[in-house]
Amino acid sequence: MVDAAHLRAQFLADLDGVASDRDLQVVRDRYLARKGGLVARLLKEIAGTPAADRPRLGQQANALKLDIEANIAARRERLAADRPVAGAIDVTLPGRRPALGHRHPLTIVRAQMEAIFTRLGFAVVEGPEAEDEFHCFDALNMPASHPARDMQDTLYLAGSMRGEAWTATGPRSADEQARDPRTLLRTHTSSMQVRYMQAHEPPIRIVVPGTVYRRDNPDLTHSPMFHQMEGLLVGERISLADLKGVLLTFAREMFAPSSRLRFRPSFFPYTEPSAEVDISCWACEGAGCAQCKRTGWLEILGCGMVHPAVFEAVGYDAERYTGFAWGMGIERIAILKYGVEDIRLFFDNDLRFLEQFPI
Ligand code: 2NL
Repeated sequence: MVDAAHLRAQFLADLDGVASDRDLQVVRDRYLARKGGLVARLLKEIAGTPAADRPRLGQQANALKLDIEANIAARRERLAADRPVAGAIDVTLPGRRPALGHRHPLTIVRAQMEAIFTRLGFAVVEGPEAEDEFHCFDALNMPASHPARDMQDTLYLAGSMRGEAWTATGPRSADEQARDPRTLLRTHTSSMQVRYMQAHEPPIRIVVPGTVYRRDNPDLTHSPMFHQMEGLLVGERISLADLKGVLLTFAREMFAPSSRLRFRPSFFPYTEPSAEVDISCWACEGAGCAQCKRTGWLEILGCGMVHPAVFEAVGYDAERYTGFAWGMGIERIAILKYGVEDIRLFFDNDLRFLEQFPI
């Protein structure tokens, strides 16, 4: 027969292992359940003992029952007291990782481009976004009558440089301009290259990344604000072959080591000859696919040998020096490299788009 003292020791050991309300309920049922509980079984066994022993054994069993109940109640209270208060800091939780910001895709691509050209010996220079007509147009062989100077294409800043409002639109004579120079948002970073040439004698080797503005309505491929990287190299006996070498190196490092280039004759007022340059499609290696619209080629930039009129405008000896220049859109390079379908995605600040790029 089980005795009360033994049962008590067993109960205290079980109670020691209790860690939760559920554990406590299991222990309670094990000892106090009316049917099948160990205390109920003890009482049943006592009923079968000699009458003389029964009062003593019954008292012991009852004392045990009260003791177990008291212990269970005390343990229940301790469990409740240990339960975390709502809103309290649970110091056992793992820490929350602070969200890390990362670079904008255009910043990533611009840095890659700068890295390639600095390895080729080009210096990176930047300049003002608000420009005057001389640096943006006249010095680049775009006279007052040039269509790019029309208000349809260029964003002029309200007020002349003398601080008065102006109303004149379209081309103006050199005289008018001299009397009332207009400020504008640069349409290309060439204006900074002009400034650089005014301040430095050849040889020069620079790339000019930066924001440019055009009077365009936004759509899949246009944004009134975008980014360019232009390049300029001037020295003695610089040839078109040098230009091809620089651009081919850029294409192979930026896109694929197997890249080939295609030069198509073109026209820019500030270069002669001028070319538009295509790169062999790296998705299909030139076979033709959706990316290159089945042509095998992707247009990446415009370039040419600097027009002698530009050298004259900045005071260089056009007989002595030759050079080449190119201009490319940073968005265009990013679009081709990452397969972006809409230029506006770069400026919508939607994290679902921006977070897809490497840090
Ligand atoms: C294009 C065309 C080009 C240049 C930019 C340049 C600058 C100076 C002198 C001569 Cl200071 N040229 N820049 C030359 C050829 C093309 O950009 O289609 N860009 C996206």
